[in-house]
Amino acid sequence: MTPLKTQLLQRAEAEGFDVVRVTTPDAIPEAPARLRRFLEEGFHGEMGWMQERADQRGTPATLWPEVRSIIMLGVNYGPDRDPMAGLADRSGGLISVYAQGDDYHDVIKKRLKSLGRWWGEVTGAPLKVFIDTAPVMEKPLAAAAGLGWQGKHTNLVSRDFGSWLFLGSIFSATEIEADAPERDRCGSCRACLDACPTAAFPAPYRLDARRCISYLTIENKGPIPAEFREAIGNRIYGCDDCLAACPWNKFAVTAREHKLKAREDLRAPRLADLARLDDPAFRALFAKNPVKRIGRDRFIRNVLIAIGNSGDPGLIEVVEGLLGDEAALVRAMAVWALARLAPARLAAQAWRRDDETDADVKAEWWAAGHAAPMHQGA
Ligand code: B12
Ligand code: SF4
Ligand code: SF4
Repeated sequence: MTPLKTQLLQRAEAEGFDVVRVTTPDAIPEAPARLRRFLEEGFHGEMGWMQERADQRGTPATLWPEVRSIIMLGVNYGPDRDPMAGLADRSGGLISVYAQGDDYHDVIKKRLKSLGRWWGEVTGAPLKVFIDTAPVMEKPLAAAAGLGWQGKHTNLVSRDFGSWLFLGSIFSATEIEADAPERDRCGSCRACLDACPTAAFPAPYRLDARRCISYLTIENKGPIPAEFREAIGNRIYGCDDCLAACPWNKFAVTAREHKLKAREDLRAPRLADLARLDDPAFRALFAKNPVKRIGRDRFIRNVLIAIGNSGDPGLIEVVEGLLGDEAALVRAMAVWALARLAPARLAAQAWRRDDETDADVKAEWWAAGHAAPMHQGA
């Protein structure tokens, strides 16, 4: 290994990265066609930003022509307990592992910038740092660099850390000796595909994001389509089922960065408490946490889905309180949740449907069997 690369690896480790390897900008020749197919099939749903810079996303040199090497970095966020255990606690909400601590974007971006500053001084050449939100295909690049391989659930699996690596990259104008890719070690296993509650994989290695609970609870802005509501269970932000199912997690270790570890109050938050959050209380609870990104209304939408699936009569009152919420999205999901929990109590509130102006909320009243024409004068 060249002395420059040895220095890079040592520095990256000192900055808190758990794994670092290097690839070249031309190392993912299949990616543009695969991305195009994903987009053509509409698998991205409402994530229009994936389409906007698809050329740059698929081809690193189009994003930045000066790039000569891509340094791929991983940070372990391995959980300290079974991420699926919370699914049985129906009066509590389950937040996916990646969102139970501080926002990884903030934590890792700081490290990437610090490493990038140092690398710029050492090489005297330009560079760019990226994490998640840039038009960079981090998973195929990480696989090409040998951090792991893309499993059948499409995420990167690591022999050392299982499913639990966040990815980031530094595009460098300096040529660095590249590493060998990792080979696919899925074999005949299909545990992740079978674990998916919403059948989001039309085939191994291919994900229809529109069916994925992570997409439905985070990216999707409107009411959650009825066909997925029951399968969502009590997952109120993201989903870990396919990741947790992977047998390679037997090698996983707990995250060493305390900021990425679960906050005690976010391990199993009570649905009753979450449903009562107003905007300031929502912002206060999720300050520094990824959940803040979706805002109070979308979050309460998710909480109401979990409440509708809870079977807990203790939650009826809080849902009734949300039938008159200012946000139409919240009112719509409150109608659904109450129809599931206590249909007679919803019937007693049926006068509300006559004042309702929002089409989505009206549709929920209709679906719950309280269509205005049927009940007029009742
Ligand atoms: C958009 C996005 C999503 C979308 C779509 C996910 C997806 N699979 O595309 C949604 C919202 C659903 C999502 C969910 C999650 N995400 Co996300 N997401 C992204 C983002 C921003 C872009 C991904 C992308 O480019 N997708 C487009 C598709 C076409 O690319 P692809 O998934 O690589 O698809 C490949 C395969 O389909 C493959 N392929 C196709 N056909 C075939 C055939 C064969 C034979 C083979 C071998 C391969 C193959 O080739 C494609 C190109 O490489 C990345 C960050 C980034 N900038 O890369 C994070 C990222 C992928 N997400 C991440 C995480 C953690 C998650 C969640 C686990 C969060 C959660 N707990 O809820 C879930 C996992 C769901 C899942 N099973 O994928 C991490 C993954 C880390 C890792 N170890 O892989 C990333 C890298 C963010 C980060 N910086 O760490 N995410
Ligand atoms: S994150 Fe959940 S819903 Fe999405 S593909 Fe994986 S198991 Fe399915
Ligand atoms: S669960 Fe099995 S098929 Fe899925 S990524 Fe892990 S090894 Fe591959």
